[in-house]
Amino acid sequence: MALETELTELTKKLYGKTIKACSNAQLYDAVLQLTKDRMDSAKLLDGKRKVYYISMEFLIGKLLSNNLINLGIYNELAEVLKANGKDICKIEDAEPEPSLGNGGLGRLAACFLDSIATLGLPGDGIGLNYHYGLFKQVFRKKLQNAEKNDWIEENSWLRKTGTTFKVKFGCGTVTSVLYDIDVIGYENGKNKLHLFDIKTIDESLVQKGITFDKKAVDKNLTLFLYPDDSDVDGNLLRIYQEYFMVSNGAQLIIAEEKAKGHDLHKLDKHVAIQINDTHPSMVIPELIRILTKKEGFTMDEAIKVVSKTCAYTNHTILAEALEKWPLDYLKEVVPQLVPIIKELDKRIKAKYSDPTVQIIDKQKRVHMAHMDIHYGFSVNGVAAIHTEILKDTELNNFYKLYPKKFNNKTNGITFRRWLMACNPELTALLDETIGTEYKKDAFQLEKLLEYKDDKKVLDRIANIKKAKKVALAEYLKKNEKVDIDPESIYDIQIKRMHEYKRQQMNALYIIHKYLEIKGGKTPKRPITFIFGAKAAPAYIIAQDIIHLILVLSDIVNNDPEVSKYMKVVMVENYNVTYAEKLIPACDISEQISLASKEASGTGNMKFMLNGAVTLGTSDGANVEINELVGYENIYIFGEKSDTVIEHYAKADYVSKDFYNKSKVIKEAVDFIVSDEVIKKGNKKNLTRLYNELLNKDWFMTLLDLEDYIKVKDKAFKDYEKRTEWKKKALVNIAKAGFFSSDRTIAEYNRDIWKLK
Ligand code: 26V
Repeated sequence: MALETELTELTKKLYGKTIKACSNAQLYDAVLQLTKDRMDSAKLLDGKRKVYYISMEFLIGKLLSNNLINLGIYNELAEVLKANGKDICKIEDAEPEPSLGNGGLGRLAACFLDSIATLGLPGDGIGLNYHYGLFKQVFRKKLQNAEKNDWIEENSWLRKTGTTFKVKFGCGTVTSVLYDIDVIGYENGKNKLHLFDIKTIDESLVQKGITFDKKAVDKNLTLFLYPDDSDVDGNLLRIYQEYFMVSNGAQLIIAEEKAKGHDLHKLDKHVAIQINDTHPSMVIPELIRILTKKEGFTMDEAIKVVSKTCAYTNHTILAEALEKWPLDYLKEVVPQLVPIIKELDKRIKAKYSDPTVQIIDKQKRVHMAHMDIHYGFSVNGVAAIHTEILKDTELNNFYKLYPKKFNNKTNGITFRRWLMACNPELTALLDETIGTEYKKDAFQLEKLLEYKDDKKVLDRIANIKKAKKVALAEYLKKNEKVDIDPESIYDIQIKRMHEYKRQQMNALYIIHKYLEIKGGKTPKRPITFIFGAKAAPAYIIAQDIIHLILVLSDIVNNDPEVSKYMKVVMVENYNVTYAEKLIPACDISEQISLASKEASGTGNMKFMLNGAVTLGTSDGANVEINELVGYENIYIFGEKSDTVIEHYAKADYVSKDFYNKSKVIKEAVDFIVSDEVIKKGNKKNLTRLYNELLNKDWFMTLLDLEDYIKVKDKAFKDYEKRTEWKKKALVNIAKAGFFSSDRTIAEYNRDIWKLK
């Protein structure tokens, strides 16, 4: 049926109205229905072997435009709506955004599902259906407050499946309910994202903000993602969530295998399980438990087949983020897994005497990553440098045991969302110049290099950037009540708030620039510094950095002398929808983590694809971006990872030395606790941050600050050589093909999953 007729019939049936007479919210519901109907008739992908991607996070973002693009009906529907006086963008606005992830790890999982289906591979996601997801960020008195994000509406992408399982905990048994979200590939078939929920969930448990009774597990289990784990109850709840997810996942996988008539002894021939960071690691002992207790396997048989089925991805080298659960916690939450974990540990202890590779350490903590490495068949890092650091340093003792298990899979992003959906103007220009093949084969983007000296194309890229900057200015005016100048340079840092990502270094640069302007040294062109970030509620210093940025924003933007030359904006509740507006408008992409600490980064890839130039350290995927675009199209600064690793090993970094040595550093750091700042902010937060920088600075901000200032100033200066800058933008776009998640998934399939 023609799309217009279909939609007309739907609106008539649902509301007794024509398309024209419907509100945007009504049209959203109707289009949602229409899209789901279309996806119903799409082919379910299948094959000899299927991958299950288990993850605590799937940061899927709004789904409407992405699904319409993948179904190939976005433009047609936009036309139909336009002909009826409606704007598809307004209809997209009506969709609530789920926040089922923190950042990169969760967004990667969402990109991967898109690419798995796009490549026609059978592969489902397994996760949790958090009712309020990650918190909604609200600024009050220049501090972050957390509120619940109520995203589930009566009509949504979730489909009730009728599947339920029992999950047993130490304190009793709970019943799950399974919701599915269809994942449609780009011009291809579909897979599923399975999101498990708890039947007895009680939303009324949530008190002020995001506080709730952490002990009432049968009611709270799927309320929030990453509940505050700064206390014992929070930690226990996290283990409850993890086990709930993997037990349901394991039961689902086994049920599907049985339904297909497969022999569970050959599980590895039909199934690959990708463990996304250590959060789903308990799937290993849980599968072994089910196979031995319910399916008549011997322990040896179960361990053997599970070890050939499970593969582990490491997403961080930060020690505090590598899970080590006290055995006592596991005894309380999942007593039935403890004998199995002990057995797995016993076998390792019998084989290897090295204490650093044991699963259960002397303090009776269970190292989840160690279990994954011993009892999984593949271990991968997420960018070349990250995998090398794992092999050479962090996991070196494991690498020596199992060199063949280690492999690298540099992250990627789906071009459907991060180009076609968020930047249709650039997509149209690419279609016109290099054809449309790049949508299926991203390496074709390189054809754009032929236009490097074509003034018309360069100008068009620049004009698209300008239009996106104007659109962002309008959006920020409406949402943040701030005026920014589209003629200014947009310098953007958007990512979780964390000391290793060093938003504080960017803030120190802003202070430096402010002081320069106050001293009469004004920049050639105004600069707009934009931040977006949420801080974990229990992460005190991260909250303090947000506070500092909000205070700086107040000082700078309200100073008539300075605000002509610079503005500072920290957007509230940064999320996927915000990213889709910020990224296409960006000139300079801030990727300034302490070298060795950012496993990959994926924002860096999104910015590059949209023609921003990276200002970054030699860390994560920045290194590969640098190799692809060459030094003339990126701004690299700071110490390299080996130097940083050496500083940690020798414990010889003293931030105060850098402070005492450099006037510029001293001035910037001191400004944090100056009267001017304290007057506008909170003395306690600011002093704490100041002391942290001066006396600890664990992520070595001051180590790189001078070089950062130098290289950033150079980038701003170079921006004035307009033609050259436009070429930099073009080269970045042209070289972004490598970072398509289609490439990443093809590699996972080739080296790990071997599905087809
Ligand atoms: C988790 C936590 C949880 C407790 C508080 C501190 C903390 C710090 C870091 C993490 C990291 C969790 C893993 C993660 O999100 N890794 C990100 O994965 C992305 C996809 O591979 C990658 O691009 C990012 O570099 C990496 O940080």
